[in-house]
This record gives sequence, structure tokens and C-alpha cells, in this order.
Amino acid sequence: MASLVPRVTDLVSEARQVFHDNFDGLDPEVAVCAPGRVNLIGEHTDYNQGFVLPMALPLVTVMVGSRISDKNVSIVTATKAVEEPRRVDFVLPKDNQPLSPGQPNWANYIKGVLQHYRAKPLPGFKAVVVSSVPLGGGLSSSASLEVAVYTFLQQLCPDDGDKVAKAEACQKAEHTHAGVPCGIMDQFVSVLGMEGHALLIDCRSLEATLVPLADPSLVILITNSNVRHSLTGSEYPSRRRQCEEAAAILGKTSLREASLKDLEDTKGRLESVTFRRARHVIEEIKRTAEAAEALKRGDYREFGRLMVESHNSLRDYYEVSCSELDELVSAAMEVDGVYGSRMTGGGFGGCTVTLLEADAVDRTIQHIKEHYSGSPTFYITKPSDGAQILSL
Ligand code: GAF
Repeated sequence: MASLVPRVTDLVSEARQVFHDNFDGLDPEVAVCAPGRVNLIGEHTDYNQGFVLPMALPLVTVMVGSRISDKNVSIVTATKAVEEPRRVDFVLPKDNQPLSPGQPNWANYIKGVLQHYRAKPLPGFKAVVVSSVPLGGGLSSSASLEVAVYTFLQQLCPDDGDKVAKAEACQKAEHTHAGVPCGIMDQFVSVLGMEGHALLIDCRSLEATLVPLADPSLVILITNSNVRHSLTGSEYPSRRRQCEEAAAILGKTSLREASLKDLEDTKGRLESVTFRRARHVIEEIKRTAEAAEALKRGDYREFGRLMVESHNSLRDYYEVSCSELDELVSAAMEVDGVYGSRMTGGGFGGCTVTLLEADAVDRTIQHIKEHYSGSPTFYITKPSDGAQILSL
């Protein structure tokens, strides 16, 4: 009943064919992939220096291509959902001049990574990208594209191999070329994800702890509301500003440094909306650390309870949920065998993530289909590896 996750080898075959068709019948010399992610808990905490607990998905962006001897770049996307044109051609600027964003929008993520790539000089290249990460679905299709591009460039012009710096360069690409002041979570897990594990990332120190998540009696179900949101809208940056304002009024460098008591003590000096935003973040950071502990000891009930608390806080205090996501969570929680469910990612549409017993999957999908007013798509997923070099 759930959507099949396309095999990486099938995506590579498709990309090879498109390369062949667009570039004089040639075969590409390099192939890489980078995953999307689902965040299990710890939402809107990364840009507040807090904890997040994402895992890399088996849904990936694949990039194949070859270096050429001049400074020309030609890229074709085989992803049908993006706007036309699906091919871009440009020349790499000389002397580190900026590579300005423009149209089509999908190419800006690539141009951003070219600009922030950490080794120079980059050669020209021809390439094809294709992705199984749904676009605008809150599963980090953009981070997976950025990290795939960076991994591809590493094959043409090796950098020092520092993985955290790689994630940071991809995050910068999103800031400068997509206009989204995102945190580090999506790019970090797309680079450093590991099969069979979620990553507890401390976004202050940028240290990550592996949390095993490979119990065969447990399933992680993603439900796409198929309502699209745009993080480039005003809501994400405005949440970020509200958090910075709250931290400044509390006299802290970030909300990571603040306690609920600090917040209560400053109540009279914060507007009620700023208070609610800060409350979500402070509690969510604590909740995420507790959830990681619960997962480590196999206490799925407690983990699920914290997921639902997180969802309610995102709905009521952070106000980034929407009726479709609330419906999906409520429907999932009505089914016997479901531990917890919550919206995942930036919000305003996209997906929910549900933790449940393996033998409850079919009835949960059925129940959600019957009770959701829209048309959901389901993915049964497992924690997967970060970016990889693939053989051709
Ligand atoms: C988006 C951002 F890109 C992340 O950095 C993170 O802030 C997330 O929204 C919310 O937790 O995915």
C-alpha cells in the first residue's frame, strides 16, 4: 500500500540514459548520490543551537557527469516536477567572481554549491541530476541536491574531505542562492547519516551521536500530506527572527542557553507571540535530548509520547503546523500499535513521521486514508547512509 522507494541503481540508469541523450551519446564518468532526511524530533531547534534527531532516507538525489577541459557547465535535470527549462548552460566565472542566482530556480541550489565549494579552481563539467526525494515535501530535497552536487565536485576537484565543513558549505549555498536562512540539520544528516541509525546532532558544538534504530519490530512511516509549502516564504525567516529577539531580551547568545525559568522571569518584557515561540524552542531542545535517551533504551512508548508533545507545541506555540498535518497526526494516533506521530520539517504542509509497530502498518495506512481529507502518499523508510560515491 505504501509507495515504493525507487532503487538507487534505477535512478542511476535513468540519469545515464538522459546523459547519453543530451551529451552526444557519451557515458558519464562519475556518479554520486545524497539522501533526503526525516526529522524524528527537534524541530526549529537547529538555528537555536539546540538538538535535532534526524535520519537519512533511502530517497536520494543522484548526480552523474564528466569533467570537461574548458570552464563550461551544462546540467540537465531529469526531475519532472521542476520548472522549465530543464537544462542550464553557463560559464564558471573567473577569479572567484560570484555566480549569481537566476532562472530556473532549481539551478540556484547547484550554483550556490559551486560558489561555496571549498577547493578551487573548479573545472567545467556536464551532468545530469535526478531525484526520488519529493519536492517541497519537507524531506529536504534541496539539501540532498546540494550535498549531491558537492559530492560530485569532490570527484572532479578534491577538497580536504572535512564532512562538517562540507555540510556548512551546502547550508551557505541555501542561504545565498535559495534565500532560505536554514539551520544545519538537513545538510549535516545528508552528509553524515548512517544506515541503521538516527543522528543526535548538537547544533551548538556540531557533534553528532549515533542512535541505533534498526529494530525489525518497529517501522518509521512517512505520510506526505501532498500540501506544498515554500520555506522561501516569509514564515521561516520570521520565526528565526523571533527566536533571536527572544534570546536577546533574555540576555542569551541563543535560546539553547535559556531555561523555562529564565523565560518566565522575563515574561513581562516579551510580546506573547515571542514568548510562545521561545517556549516551544526551549522545551523542544529538552524534549529532543530526552527522546534520544528513550530511543537508546528502546522505550518507544515514551519516544512516541514526546513526538506528540512536539507536534502539539509546533501547532500551538510555534504555529507552523496546518490543518492537513493535524488531521494526519490525529488519524495515526487513533490506531492501535502507533507509538507517536508528528509533523516533520519546516511545516506549513509536507510530511508527518509516525513511529509504530511493524504489524500495525497496513491498518494505519488504511485508517489514515479513510480519515484524511486529502490524498496522502506513504513511504515505509529506514535509516540510511549519507552521501555516497556510486559505481557506474
Ligand atoms: C527546514 C530547515 F532547512 C532546517 O534547517 C530546520 O530548521 C527545519 O526546517 C525545522 O526544524 O528543514
